[in-house]
Amino acid sequence: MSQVQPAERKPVILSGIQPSGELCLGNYLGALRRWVELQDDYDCIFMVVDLHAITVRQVPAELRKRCLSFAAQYIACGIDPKRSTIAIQSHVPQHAELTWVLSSLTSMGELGRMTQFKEKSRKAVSTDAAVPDVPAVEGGGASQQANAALFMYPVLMAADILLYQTVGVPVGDDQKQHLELARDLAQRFNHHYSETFVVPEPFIPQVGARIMSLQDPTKKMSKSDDNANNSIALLDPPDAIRRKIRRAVTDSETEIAYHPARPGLANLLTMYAVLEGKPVEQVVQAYSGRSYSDFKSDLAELAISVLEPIQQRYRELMQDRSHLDQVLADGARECRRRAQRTLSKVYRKLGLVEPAR
Ligand code: ATP
Ligand code: LTN
Repeated sequence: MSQVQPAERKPVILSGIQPSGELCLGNYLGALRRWVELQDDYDCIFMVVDLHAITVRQVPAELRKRCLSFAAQYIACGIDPKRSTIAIQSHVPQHAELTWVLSSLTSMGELGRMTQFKEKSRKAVSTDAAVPDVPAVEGGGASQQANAALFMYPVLMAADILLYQTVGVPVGDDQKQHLELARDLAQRFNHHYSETFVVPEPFIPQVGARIMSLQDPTKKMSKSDDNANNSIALLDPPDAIRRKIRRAVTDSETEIAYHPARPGLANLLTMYAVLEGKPVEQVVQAYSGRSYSDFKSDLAELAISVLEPIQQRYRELMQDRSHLDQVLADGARECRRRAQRTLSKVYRKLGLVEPAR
């Protein structure tokens, strides 16, 4: 008899966010908002990828709190635990196990070419991605001090995705290269050992896939930015949102228009358009002839109107710890069961001896 549960017949979507820093509007517009929309048509798994977060040194007590807070923010944003599976990555040991297997099919060259690795390892010493208590290698650059997990990061991400026969991965633009590796690894394994993994597709939004920093619009908005003025946290109070948007860097022009050469304004227009669910052109038209300061204050009120109900639900969820624990325990159990099916198949195909029952 088939073991397949009805919910699993829908195509699988999986995505995750690392619990580092504070979830920001970039994460919401580029990823979380899409996750909410996909829940009806797909069998969705959303993870708090804590094993990815330790590629940068974390304060243990804060990491612990943040994992729960992120799961609560997923739900507050509209992820429904009755329709979607929410889990913490480290609760599902198969992720680390498949990573090891996939690393044997990944070349050092492929990992060394990853943009995120190049950027994060270059800044390893200043961003806590260096290994503590290990002296610098003489003649080696800063990247030599980066921890090896930072290098392996994309392989763990591929394992997250491939364990569940995922067809679509809703992420922002910055994850394209990592997803390409997940696809290559799926194809490589299938080719060498026989058809095992679904080859996943990136689901990247057409607008909002790359929200930029408020103070430096040439760089992406990021939740673990040292300067809090660069990003809007989902949990920022209204006054902070107003202040950050008022101070956002624009340009010395006066007319509101969308132009890549004016990246600060283009970014704010994009944020407005995605928050309001309208095309950018319509927003530009609505503000034609009006001042930057009018536009900025309307954008701030719009962001507040979207974030306030999320913050309210978040506060309620954080007061019911046992409900949150239950959601995560159910999610982990479901993920372990499904992940083990794939992992057992992989071990068998590799030629590893099955344990006697
Ligand atoms: P960190 O700064 O801690 O490395 P981050 O803000 O880049 O984190 P991630 O955990 O790397 O966030 O990404 C979570 C999800 O949010 C991914 O799908 C990523 O593509 C998306 N995302 C992150 N930043 C942006 C952004 N500025 N615009 C659109 N999507 C984004
Ligand atoms: N690397 C991703 C986070 C991530 C992820 C995943 C995204 C880890 N595992 C699986 C989608 C699917 C990032 O956004 N930094």
